[in-house]
Amino acid sequence: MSTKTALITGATSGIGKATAERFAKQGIQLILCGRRQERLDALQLALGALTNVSTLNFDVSDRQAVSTAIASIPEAFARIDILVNNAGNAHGLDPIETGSLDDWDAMLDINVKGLLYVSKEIIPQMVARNAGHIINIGSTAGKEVYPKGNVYCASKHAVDAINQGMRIDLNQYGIRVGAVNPGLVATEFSNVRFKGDEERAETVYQGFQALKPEDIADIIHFVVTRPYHVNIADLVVMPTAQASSTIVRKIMGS
Ligand code: NDP
Ligand code: 8X3
Repeated sequence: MSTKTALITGATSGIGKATAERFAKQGIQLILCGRRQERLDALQLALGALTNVSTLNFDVSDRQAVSTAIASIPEAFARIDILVNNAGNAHGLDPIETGSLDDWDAMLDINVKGLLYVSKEIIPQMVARNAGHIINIGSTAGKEVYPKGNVYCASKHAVDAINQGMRIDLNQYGIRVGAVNPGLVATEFSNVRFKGDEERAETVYQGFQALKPEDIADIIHFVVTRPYHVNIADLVVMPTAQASSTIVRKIMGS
């Protein structure tokens, strides 16, 4: 079997990083993307012992930067079999009446438009080959709306719609498209949401066993290793302690 190549956005942290590590163990060739160069370098060094690794430093919300970065992919990595659209974050947790326009711009520009910009660059080669697999990382926030989640939830509802739209439009080319929608995963997500307030970020995952990024990486690996006729179209995964965005069984002091 020939080696597959995966491009993972948001590979410098959390779910994307764990997915990169998981794929590397299986010998999948990697194009790892993010904005923090030192983390990309460290990953290339660590995972380079297991598989071929190329890195790209760009902001997914910068249309020109996306196009320039994808055009610079070395020939040996140019055929992309798997695209993991993972880069994204929540910015802020405020009621709609006091929310920040900068936070709203960031979430819509990164989580929605960034995902589209990257996909727009990769889809043509998949169409030309009648092959490929796109995994969109959505969220339970794309399935329901929670208090103060407003625009982040809107961005993930958009990912849900884009996932469905991609699957419909790319069906004629035999391209697999599916979403993995996690609930609470302990990553740097809340540090970003709360703008570096680590104490506040930590409280999000206290009193229960949150998902680990490796749990999601396991699932993404399962998704990409199904036989070709099997497409995991839309998967929701929560910690056992979580029943919905607002119902989490917390045992404080644990
Ligand atoms: P992390 O903050 O740990 O990772 C986010 C990743 O996205 C980083 O690698 C970051 O890299 C990258 N990123 C953020 N903004 C940009 C940008 N403008 N351009 C390029 N890359 C960017 O969070 P998670 O791993 O938790 O989040 C990954 C995905 O999972 C997101 O789409 C998130 O919405 C989703 N998700 C997370 C859940 C959770 O509870 N943690 C639950 C459900 C979904 P860098 O800063 O180097 O650019
Ligand atoms: C991340 C999960 O509940 O913090 O998408 O929005 S949540």
